[in-house]
Amino acid sequence: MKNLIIPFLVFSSFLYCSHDAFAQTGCTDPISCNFDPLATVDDGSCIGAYPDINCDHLINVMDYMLFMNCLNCPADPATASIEILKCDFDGNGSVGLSDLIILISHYGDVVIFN
Ligand SMILES: [Ca+2]
Ligand SMILES: [Ca+2]
Repeated sequence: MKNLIIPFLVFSSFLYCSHDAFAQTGCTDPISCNFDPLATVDDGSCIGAYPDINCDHLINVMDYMLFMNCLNCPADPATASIEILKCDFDGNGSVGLSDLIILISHYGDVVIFN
């Protein structure tokens, strides 16, 4: 029995120390188009709030229509839905004219993300 204790302790410490080896890296921000629901560690790859609201890689009339559903809504991260938070492009806590200007300035852009 004594001979099994040391290998067990060595193996247990290996598992404890290497728990990060099982962590999956990726974007952990749910408002980002490249959000990875399986990621447990953010790798800094999130593209943030961007006018491609429906994440189809194009900024067009579909994003504009989704944006109009959010216009004049408060975008408090504690209470707002993901859909509304995605419309707060400037991150000022509300969806308004400044966000609309950002959307218009990117209208027609092709968005590349993984
Ligand atoms: Ca889009
Ligand atoms: Ca805003």
